[in-house]
Amino acid sequence: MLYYKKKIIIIKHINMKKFNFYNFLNLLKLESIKIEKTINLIASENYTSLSSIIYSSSCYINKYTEGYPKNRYYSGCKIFDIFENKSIIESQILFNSFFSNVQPHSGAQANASAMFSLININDKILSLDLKSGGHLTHGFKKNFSGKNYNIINYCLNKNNLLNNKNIELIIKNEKPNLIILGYSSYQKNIDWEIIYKIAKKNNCLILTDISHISGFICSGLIKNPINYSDIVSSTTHKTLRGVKGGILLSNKRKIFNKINNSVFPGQQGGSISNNIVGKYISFKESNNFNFINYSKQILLNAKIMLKTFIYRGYKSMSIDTVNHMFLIKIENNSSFYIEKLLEKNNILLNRNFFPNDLKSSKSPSSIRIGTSSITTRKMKNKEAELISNYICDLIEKNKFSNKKIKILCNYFPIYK
Ligand code: DSN
Repeated sequence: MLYYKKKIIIIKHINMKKFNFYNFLNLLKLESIKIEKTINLIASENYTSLSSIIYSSSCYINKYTEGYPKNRYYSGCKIFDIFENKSIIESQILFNSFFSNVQPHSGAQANASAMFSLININDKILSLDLKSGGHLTHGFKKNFSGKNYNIINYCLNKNNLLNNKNIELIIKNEKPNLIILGYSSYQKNIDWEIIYKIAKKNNCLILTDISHISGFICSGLIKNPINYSDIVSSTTHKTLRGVKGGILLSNKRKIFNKINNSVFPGQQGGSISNNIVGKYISFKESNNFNFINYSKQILLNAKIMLKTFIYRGYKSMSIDTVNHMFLIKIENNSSFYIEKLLEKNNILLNRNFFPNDLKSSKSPSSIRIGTSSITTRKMKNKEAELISNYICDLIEKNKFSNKKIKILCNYFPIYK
């Protein structure tokens, strides 16, 4: 029945009159070939590790595991309890936290649950505005966060940096109940400790969303905010190479139960059991020297790519980046057009707001580039420089042979 429904959706989507199982397999094959021949620079994506894929495609795909280990609302969860406990412990080791909830279906669900456990509906949240690198779930007016809470924003200064003095002033004057840190397109480090001190002096709680930088935090390349936050939220599939999903972490004993109750039964019913097993594998895989070296190369690739763009005359929000991503300003063209042009030439990325952007979300002022996926393909310094030059050539000359991209992709298969 489920399959039948999916078939209908796909038929509508691709406008095919006749459709059968073999067409569906062909579509998947086409997509896999396309992915293999494409350079992926989307900063929120990565290629999930093969073992996480295998473990998350297990028999648990069928299993409802509502509740928590030893306290389930369905029978047959005894063995699964071992997996969920292992996943919890492994994430606690990885992020140095006392408490972890591995059930959130996604980063958005994790953030919703975090807010649900820390504050009340209509309470005041202070967050970075979307145009400066904030996230939809940090207070966008059409999102649950913007609809349920009273949102006020802080912005970046004219040098595109966080201004801690300004944040302090807003906190003192506006007395928000919660401040959200952690962003979707910020190239600099955040001083967790200073903001924590300011917030605590003013009875303001802190939610830190490390979705983009979690891999760098568990590799020790970016300072861990766990001791400077009430709750830390993250996705598991960006700089970590896990399956799609979310987690919540905290070192505050008093809010453990609130977090658990907010995830289940507050925001979710049954968790995606198979993904909890997949998360366990990726936490385990992220806890070793190979992963630290991998994170270092992601960073190096981002620095080299950005340096190449700057050498070619492009502007970014700063001349360096401390993580996997950076923005490139598109000045004499539309970012929407550039995104589509690159896609036609087998390069994926997304158009993005530049700090204090005056343009609309349909064609904002920059493109965002991330280096996790190319690094997973084992591309290094030379390839990072090449790709930046290809993109500059394409933007400037408007034509390009995507054969070069295909050759590069052939040398660096995604899963060897
Ligand atoms: N919108 C994506 C990002 O932050 O990049 C994922 O939520």
